[in-house]
Amino acid sequence: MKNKLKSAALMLAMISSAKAAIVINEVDYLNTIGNDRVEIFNNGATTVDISSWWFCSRFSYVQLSGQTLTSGSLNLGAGQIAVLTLSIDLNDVSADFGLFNTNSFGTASAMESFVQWGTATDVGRVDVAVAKGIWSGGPTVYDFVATATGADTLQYDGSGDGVGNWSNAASSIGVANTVPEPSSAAMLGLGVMLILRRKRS
Ligand SMILES: [Ca+2]
Ligand SMILES: [Ca+2]
Repeated sequence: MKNKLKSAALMLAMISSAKAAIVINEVDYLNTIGNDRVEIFNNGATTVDISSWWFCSRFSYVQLSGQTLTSGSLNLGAGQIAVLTLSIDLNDVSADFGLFNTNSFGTASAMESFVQWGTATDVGRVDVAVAKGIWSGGPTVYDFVATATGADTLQYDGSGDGVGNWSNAASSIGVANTVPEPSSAAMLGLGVMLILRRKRS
């Protein structure tokens, strides 16, 4: 029982633990070059200047300040969203996509947020995301989200790290995502269940 209580406490701690402040929030990649869009969200409590930060996808690199700001500000306030239209084409079938605070793309500390779609293989920087502990898999097979279809975009559920926090859903570019948080909900349910069992015994 002690171990179960410890597990429940650990899970609850994980749910409430602080996550990366600046996250990739939505990726609208089913477009031709010059038309793919990315939503960045400040999940933290303070304004962060992300203008010198970088995107990396399939070993193509662009600095955020060099992209077209469609809405919001790159001096991104807490709780705010910025939308950028990219000069590079994000692959419509499979790619990695990372946000970095410097151009040290092979370094875990430089990576802020990451997602991969359409392939289980390492086509870019997924190994860095795994080293940072924000993505799972390796050394040859990695997590990925299924390729989006129709007008859907790839969207983050707002908390947590890893593939379980991403879904393909109808575009919400420029506004808050509404995709559910299955992972956190399941973990919270399990934690509560264990506490209730403890109380009964
Ligand atoms: Ca594309
Ligand atoms: Ca959105």
